[in-house]
Amino acid sequence: MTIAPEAGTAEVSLPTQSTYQTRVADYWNAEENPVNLELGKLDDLYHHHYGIGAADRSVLDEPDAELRRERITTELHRLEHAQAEFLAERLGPLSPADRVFDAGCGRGGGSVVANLRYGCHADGVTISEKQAEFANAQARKRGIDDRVRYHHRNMLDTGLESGAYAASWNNESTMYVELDLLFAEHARLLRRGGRYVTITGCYNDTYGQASREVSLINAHYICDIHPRSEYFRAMARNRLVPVHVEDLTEATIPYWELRREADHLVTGIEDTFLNAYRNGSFQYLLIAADRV
Ligand code: GPP
Ligand code: MG
Repeated sequence: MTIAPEAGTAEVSLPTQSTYQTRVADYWNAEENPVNLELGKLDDLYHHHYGIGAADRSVLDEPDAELRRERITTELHRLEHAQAEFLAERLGPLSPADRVFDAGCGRGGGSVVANLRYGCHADGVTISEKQAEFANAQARKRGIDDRVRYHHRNMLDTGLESGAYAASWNNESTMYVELDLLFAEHARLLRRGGRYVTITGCYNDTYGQASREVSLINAHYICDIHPRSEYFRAMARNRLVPVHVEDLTEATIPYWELRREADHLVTGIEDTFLNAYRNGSFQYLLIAADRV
């Protein structure tokens, strides 16, 4: 069977990293958004995800301009930290002897949160060499580098030990990969009865195809947001059985409403997120699943 036109083109061998993956790595190797670095600096917890919960909007009324910026930054960080704790809480119970896997770990905040909560060992994986170096430097600074390690690897093919992990997660990183390949890797790494958790933005397929806003978010981050239904299909195919699903859309809106007012931190994507959530085409979801 011929599956490609006979154009006389030479056959090329498959690269170890696709063009898409290289573009994603380039983005994160170059990324220095104040909304991530200024928030992270506050307590050396560098998150690459959004926030949840009621926002204290009184920070906007602060008359002193410098203090106003500081108070907004601190409030946004509090909301992002609340999101990280919300996810970490659903990984447990875990003991210090347990190992956890952080897929798409960014600058490492999530693994530190899990280690602080449970004392567990953590392996984080990111396709960005810069992020892995940054995160390892943070772990050394905290003196937890014997237990928390970050690797410059592909989350679909980590090379980590099969069945060695009690829990694993993706915090807003599933939109960079094919879900079947991702969940196959989580199922391989998790022991039977292990817990998988994701917090993700997905498009609402009750609404139909991805909306313009979803497409704009994809273009902004170079990602490919999946439909909600695909999560459950791909989990079912890969021994992951949902135990808890929570729609966090309402809970994340105050974060975006505050972030859009933060002139010193905005990246330009804020109104698109608010429109996507409000028009119903996009949802912010937590899914927790057991590895059977
Ligand atoms: C936030 O990272 C998350 C992503 C880039 C993945 C896309 C997430 C969706 C829910 C669609 P970040 O904290 O680095 O982003 P920002 O720089 O905008 O704060
Ligand atoms: Mg951010």
